Amino acid sequence: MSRPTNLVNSWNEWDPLREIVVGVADNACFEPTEPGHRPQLRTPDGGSAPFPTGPKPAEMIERANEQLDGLVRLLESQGVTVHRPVAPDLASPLRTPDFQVENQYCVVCPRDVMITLGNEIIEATMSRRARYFEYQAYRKLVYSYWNNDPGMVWTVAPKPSMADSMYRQEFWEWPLEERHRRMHSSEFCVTQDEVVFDAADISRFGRDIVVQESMTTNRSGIHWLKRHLEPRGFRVHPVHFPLDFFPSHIDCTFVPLRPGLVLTNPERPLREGEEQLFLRNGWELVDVPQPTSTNDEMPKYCQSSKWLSMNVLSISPTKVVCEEREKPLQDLLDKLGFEVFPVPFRDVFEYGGSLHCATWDVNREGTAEDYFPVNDYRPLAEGPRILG
Ligand code: ABU
Repeated sequence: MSRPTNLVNSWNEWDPLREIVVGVADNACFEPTEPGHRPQLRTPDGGSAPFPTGPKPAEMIERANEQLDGLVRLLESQGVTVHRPVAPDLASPLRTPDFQVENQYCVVCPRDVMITLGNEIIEATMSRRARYFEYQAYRKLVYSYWNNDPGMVWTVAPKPSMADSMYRQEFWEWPLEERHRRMHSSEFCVTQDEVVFDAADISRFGRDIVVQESMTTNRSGIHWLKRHLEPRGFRVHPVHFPLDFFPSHIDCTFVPLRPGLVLTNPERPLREGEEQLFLRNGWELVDVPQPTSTNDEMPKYCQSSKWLSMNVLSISPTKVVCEEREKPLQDLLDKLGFEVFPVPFRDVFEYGGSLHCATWDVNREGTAEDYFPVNDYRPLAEGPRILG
């Protein structure tokens, strides 16, 4: 069990927030085309013009930084300690023994890279070449936790090669009917040969960890998480959203806000049967309203879906930060009994996400609760349990 004085201590997505990291847009570049990602302009002609490469213009970076700084001010006004990453040079070409890519991306979304699971920080493997070294922006911070919190565990998940052979290139060419036909197979642009996961495919519910199989997390990645986390007392549950043909990161699809309540995406239902864990334990799954923008109305360089609307950040089980234009969602949250803090954030969307994506909570009050006592969980193997 965690000690309340731990610097690193976060077991779920909603306990009262004490310390968090908020990304920065400094040095951001346009995301390159690569085997795991094909960025497209959001234009009326369907994005046929080439996607730009290289550094983003200074005024775009400034606009995003203003909104990120606004989030920082709000969190600090709520008594939360906020840290920022240090953005390295991202514009130079990157070459490893297995791949090369024309530039890196940005350090706006720590959620995709870093995750706190109790007293442990895990650096994800990542799934895209331009994000291979993104962990470096957080190393100074991780070292400060490592040096100052003797109870903290620091784990770096195995880096995949990201060689051509790790990807399934034909994925990008499948017509819609093919995607529909394959919707239950959970085979996307990444093969199963190497361990691959982005941290943002994980959602934390105390002792239970829910992981989405996606374009950014494969079954080998989930298997690694199980083998690593089960001996520490966690139960790791793979989940699937078969109607999402391009799944990437769970936090625009399935968003827990307090014990007993998950916001769900009405266009991306859970695979039949996977809802039972929640329903049998008395959880409510509440569909969010349609976002205020259609997919076509999202910012021109944004590669995420309109469902960034539900990418909210919990300050506590009663306080939620929501994008300022998402009035229908704010009204729902209000009805559900939350105090809602609206902030402008649309200028951040093209850097990979909204409020949840752009943050990484390192410390929340609370301990390892069991919110799912009714379960038929089968661990990979019986072994020693660190949490008991
Ligand atoms: N990075 C979150 C994006 C998820 C989505 O586009 O739905």
